[in-house]
Amino acid sequence: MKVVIIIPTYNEKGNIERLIKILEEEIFPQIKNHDMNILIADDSSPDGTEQVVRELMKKWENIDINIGEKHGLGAAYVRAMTYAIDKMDADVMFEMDADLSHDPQKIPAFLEKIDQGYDFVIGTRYSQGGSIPANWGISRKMFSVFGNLLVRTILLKFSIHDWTGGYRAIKKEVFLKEKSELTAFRGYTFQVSFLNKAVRDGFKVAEVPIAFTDRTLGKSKIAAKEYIIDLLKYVITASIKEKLFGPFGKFLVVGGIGFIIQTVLYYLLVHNTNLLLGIANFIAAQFAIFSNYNLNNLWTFGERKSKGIKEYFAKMIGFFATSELGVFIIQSGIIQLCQILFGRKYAFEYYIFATIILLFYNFGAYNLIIWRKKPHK
Ligand SMILES: Nc1nc2c(ncn2[C@@H]2O[C@H](COP(=O)(O)OP(=O)(O)OP(=O)(O)O)[C@@H](O)[C@H]2O)c(=O)[nH]1
Ligand SMILES: [Mg+2]
Repeated sequence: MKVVIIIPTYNEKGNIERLIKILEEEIFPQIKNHDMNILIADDSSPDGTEQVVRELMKKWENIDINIGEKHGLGAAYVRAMTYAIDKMDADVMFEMDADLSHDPQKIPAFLEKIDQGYDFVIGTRYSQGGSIPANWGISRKMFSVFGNLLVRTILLKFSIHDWTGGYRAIKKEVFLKEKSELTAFRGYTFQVSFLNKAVRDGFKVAEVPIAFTDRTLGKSKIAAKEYIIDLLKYVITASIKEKLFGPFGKFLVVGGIGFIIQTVLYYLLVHNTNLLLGIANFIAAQFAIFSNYNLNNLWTFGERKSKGIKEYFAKMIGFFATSELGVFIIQSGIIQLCQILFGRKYAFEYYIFATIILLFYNFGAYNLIIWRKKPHK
């Protein structure tokens, strides 16, 4: 595959020279099964980064440079990734800092994950042996660790440990799919939003542990305060959007419609027949389950909709089977028990009480499944 290591630079004259030499002389010769290239994404650095790179381009032919105006890290990456795909024919693109904070020796480990079929490989400082610099002060360490924990918590995506890092290998398909949504994130928030969208769209994510080291040359470009505010804004709005308008929100609407159907039928049965309350509830529930199944099938999981009549019925049986357990044992069971204990008079109150208990049960079962989801390794 054609691999392009994209290195964004803003006043990184000294670092970029060192990094390019290490890549060309030590790393690329180790990699036999890929065509390795470098693309420098420079934002017209006033320190002469461009001239240094142009000088090195005379010695190595697999280096290119893409110059633009300074609009932030995300803007530089979107511009350079577009260039890497259109002009360099890249299949895989790396994100890598110029300041040698990202150990180039890890490149083969990233490529191994790509070869295994992963689409988005991230360097992680927070799991499986990754690390942040030991010499960082306690406040910087806390900031780094808790910042990531906060992102994971707000997004409710715990299987990925490092959201903010900038050492990654990404297949071109991922960028092409997400590009139109990424142009809004010009600064460092680009990293979190890109990964979040890739996860949303089901791309396969893998982590490679990295030991992040401090820059020794040049100045940090990160504006910490602005970054934190942008980042929080993004994760909170993204999370709310995903929860409300994503499958979970639809799930709630579908459940609400099912609840109305069941309530109306239960009411009619209780007032017009002499059925045991537990049985009346059980009958009413069947119609709600039928409605839930069909609405979920058509709408919530529309993309994965059952194909063909056979699959439709097979899935419906499975859906009924899982729903009956809660409906029959918990909901109808409680209602019937109440009738035995207190009589038929408060049929509606029993129903509401039993439904609340059922919701807790469903929520617990649902969460257990989510929490048990294995991280992508
Ligand atoms: N082209 C371009 N590159 C940028 C911009 N901002 C940062 N960079 C580059 O992005 C990489 C990461 O920036 P750093 O300043 O090292 O950020 P950091 O690693 O979070 O901060 P430090 O730990 O202080 O180094 C470096 O290679 C920078 O030169 C930008 O606006 N445009
Ligand atoms: Mg840095």
